[in-house]
Amino acid sequence: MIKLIKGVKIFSPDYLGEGDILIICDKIGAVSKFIDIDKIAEVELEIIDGTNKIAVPGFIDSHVHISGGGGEGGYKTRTPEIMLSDLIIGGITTVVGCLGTDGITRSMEGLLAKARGLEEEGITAYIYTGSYRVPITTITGSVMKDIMLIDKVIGAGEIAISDHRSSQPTIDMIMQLVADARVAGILSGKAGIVNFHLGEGGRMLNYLHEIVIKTEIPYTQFLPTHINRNEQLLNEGIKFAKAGGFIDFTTSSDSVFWEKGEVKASKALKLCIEEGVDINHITFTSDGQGSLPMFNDKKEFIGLGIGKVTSLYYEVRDAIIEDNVPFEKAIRVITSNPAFLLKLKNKGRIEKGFDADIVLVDKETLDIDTVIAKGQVMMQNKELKIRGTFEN
Ligand code: FWO
Ligand code: ZN
Repeated sequence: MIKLIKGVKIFSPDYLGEGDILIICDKIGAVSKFIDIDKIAEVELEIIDGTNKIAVPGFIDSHVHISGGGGEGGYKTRTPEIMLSDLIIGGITTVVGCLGTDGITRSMEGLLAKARGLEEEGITAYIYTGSYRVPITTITGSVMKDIMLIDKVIGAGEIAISDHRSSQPTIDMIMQLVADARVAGILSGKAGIVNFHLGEGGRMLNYLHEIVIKTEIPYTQFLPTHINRNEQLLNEGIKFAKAGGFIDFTTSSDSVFWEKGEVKASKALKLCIEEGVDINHITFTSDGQGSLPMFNDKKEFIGLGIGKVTSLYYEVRDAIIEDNVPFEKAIRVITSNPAFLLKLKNKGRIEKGFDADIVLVDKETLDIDTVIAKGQVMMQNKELKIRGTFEN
């Protein structure tokens, strides 16, 4: 019922110094230099020792194929759905689920059911309506109704552009989708964001710039992802962010992609800071359970890997340790930045009244040690306390 984290260094993500965090049910009740409540008798109080630990807001991964993805190499390459423990081990307390290339055997109804399942298992889950393709696949038959009437739907995505696997939508089709998502967001108090999947095509972010130029729609209506896919796209992303846009880097990867020209997310973050990009306009997402397919120059499939949600924090930690990005800057890309852009109420900060989503990392190693989601201890001293329905 009531938990008190004592003597912990607090990044809200701004550095608040060392102090105590009071958790009452699923909310943060107080954040202060010193909180002493053991005078209240009959209260079931759990003390969590914050010595040598750093407290940060629970991580937000806003691009995860929670009900599975993939398929670009045929049926045997359809990837499995996410398990709760992978998210907890990765410090992720809020997730936004999406569909990808395959919007036929993966349904929006299945995505919504998986998000509800994760919520029942203990974390917070939202979804994007749609998949790669335009016209998009919805639950109610309309983007606006999905966003306005289904609580877990916060926007549309991942919509593929500049990719040989997209539905090759016209700019007008994209404009209409963005307009619908925007108005539905306004009418429902949600972000109504459109998460765009950027492929390796030459058109890059042109469509999005054109929409801002031709219409009254602002840059903040989009969240283009995979911007670190190659240097050229990253440079375009830097211009896009300087024009007021938000850009998202994918953290799942491996050396094969880095050899092919992908920019490691931690390095992309460092580069953006050096180029004067406002760090508040950058987010990281893992593309967890999404496929990481490889195609040759003739666009023939040559193999694929699978995204890992645990890469989300690993890349933030690499940015801090390897690329000397200040801790309180780097941590924003998976906490307050996505919470702000996606209008996730009470998420992304350690602040009174916010949801009690808190991660404790070890001060020396920066390893994830404890994960608290909606006030429930999911992992403590690196030991899972709560597992998914079918995980033993
Ligand atoms: C990226 C998800 C890609 C799925 O380009 O978009 O394919 O449907 O599961 N993954 N297509 C991965 C690169 C950024 C490395 C997806 C995937
Ligand atoms: Zn994608």
